[in-house]
Amino acid sequence: TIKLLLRKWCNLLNRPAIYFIMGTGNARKRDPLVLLEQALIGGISHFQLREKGPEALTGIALKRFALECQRLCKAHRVPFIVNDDVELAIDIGADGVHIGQDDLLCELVRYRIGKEKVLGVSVHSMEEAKCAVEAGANYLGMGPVFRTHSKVDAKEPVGVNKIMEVSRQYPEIPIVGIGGITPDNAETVWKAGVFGIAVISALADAEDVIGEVNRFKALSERGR
Ligand code: TZP
Ligand code: MG
Repeated sequence: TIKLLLRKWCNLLNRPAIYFIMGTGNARKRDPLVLLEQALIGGISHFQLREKGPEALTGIALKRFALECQRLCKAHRVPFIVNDDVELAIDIGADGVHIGQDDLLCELVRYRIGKEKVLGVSVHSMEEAKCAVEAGANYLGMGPVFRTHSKVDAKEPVGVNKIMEVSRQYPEIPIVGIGGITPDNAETVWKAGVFGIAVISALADAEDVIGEVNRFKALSERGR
């Protein structure tokens, strides 16, 4: 188990993180599983299933879809994280859970998923960051850095200053920037000292998903 754990953590902490987030509603140009597979072939480092919106899958259909995503991620050795749905994550043995401030308390989620699973938490301030770190978060999501159309209740864009503050305060905790990130503006985010960048639409809406992942990867080398 030590070896397995190490492998998992090496994966999780692999830099630079190109963290793809998607639900069926984000896949407007192609089948969601085709989209995910192309992103994996391109070389994303993390995947989060974030099933939201009026036509979101639920129940058994959601579970089936999640299992398909998990199978693809496993084949590419990419950590598979579930947004919000702690029970689903536990049920299918996902690698981790990502929660926001409106979801369950971090302590509770950490207790439910156990020590070995990854817990990611979205934070917007030093106070929230402190709280999440103390409750056992393994990484923080911060944003929206830029304007985004992919989250209905997104806050105003905050840029990268907060990210820099929090990463100075907590140098050990990986921070992932999110919100409106594209290959054209990613360099600014890398320069803030992030561990990774998380994107939905830049990949979901790309004509050439594999090429776009590679653009992000090339930029990450330059930006840091
Ligand atoms: N949280 C903050 S912004 C955002 C989430 C889930 C949406 C990011 O999507 P996009 O398309 O990369 O701006
Ligand atoms: Mg949430």
